[in-house]
Amino acid sequence: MSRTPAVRNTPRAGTYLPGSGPIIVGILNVTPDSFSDGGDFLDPEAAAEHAVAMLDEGAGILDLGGESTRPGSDPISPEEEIRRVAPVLEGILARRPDAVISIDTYRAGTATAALQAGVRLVNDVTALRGDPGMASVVEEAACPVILMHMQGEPKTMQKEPHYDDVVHEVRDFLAQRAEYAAAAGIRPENIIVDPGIGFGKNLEHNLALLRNLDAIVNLGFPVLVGASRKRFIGSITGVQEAKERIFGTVATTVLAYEKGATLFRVHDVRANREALTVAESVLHASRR
Ligand code: HH2
Repeated sequence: MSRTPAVRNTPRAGTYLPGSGPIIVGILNVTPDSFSDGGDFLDPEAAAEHAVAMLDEGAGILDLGGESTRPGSDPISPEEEIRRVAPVLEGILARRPDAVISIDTYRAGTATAALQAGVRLVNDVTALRGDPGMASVVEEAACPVILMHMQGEPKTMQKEPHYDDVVHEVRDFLAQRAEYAAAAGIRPENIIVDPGIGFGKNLEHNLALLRNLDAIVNLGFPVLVGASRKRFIGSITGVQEAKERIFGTVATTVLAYEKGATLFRVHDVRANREALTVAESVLHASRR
């Protein structure tokens, strides 16, 4: 990353793992083609302002991504990915030096540059399979990593995805990837797992995973759910416009929280934050 901000440039080990309550992970896609917000935040100033707004609305982590992984999307070059995220990262940390930011990338080079610039987590939708150098980058940074399940790859993953038993297959995959990460020296307390809603999954697969999320929670790692505005919500509600799928998204957040998930990767921070606050009060009255 050519422009390294003066603010924090040393990732701190294991500094941001979920402890006592649910965490909203606010989505910041600096891409022209993301499925719901593509093109909205290409201007680094607008992106940084949106990031600050999400923090003010209650996001505990911001997830910054420079490449869309929506169904049918094409990969971009590593240089282009870094070019997109670098100024936004700088802009956020200039405004909020303490912001906890994750980088949504499967490339070791992008993760390294972002960690040097102040990012504190890596969100890898390939669960360390996309780049052979990624595990050692995470290990050396001693930072948390999100390991997500995906069947196939974004270009073709929605063409007739198939499972004999989606819940067991996703759970076993995540267990294996967590073992791989641990064998690479990544501390177990830095591992977060994610069933990868919508990544090589049809409507029934997504619903089965959400319905049986406790099977994944039982692996013993914090679980992140990323259902925000996704197509399966539109299939159920009939809401075609992705940005209008807020209410359906909130339902997934509350249900997933009740099943034990603790991180929620969402576009609409306030709606999900308020719903979680109420859910938390109902389920864990003593906490408040
Ligand atoms: N979903 C998307 C991207 N990254 N990371 C994790 N860990 N979990 C997810 O479910 C997940 C993710 C896709 O959503 P979005 O970023 O909104 O769209 P796009 O990939 O088109 O940028």
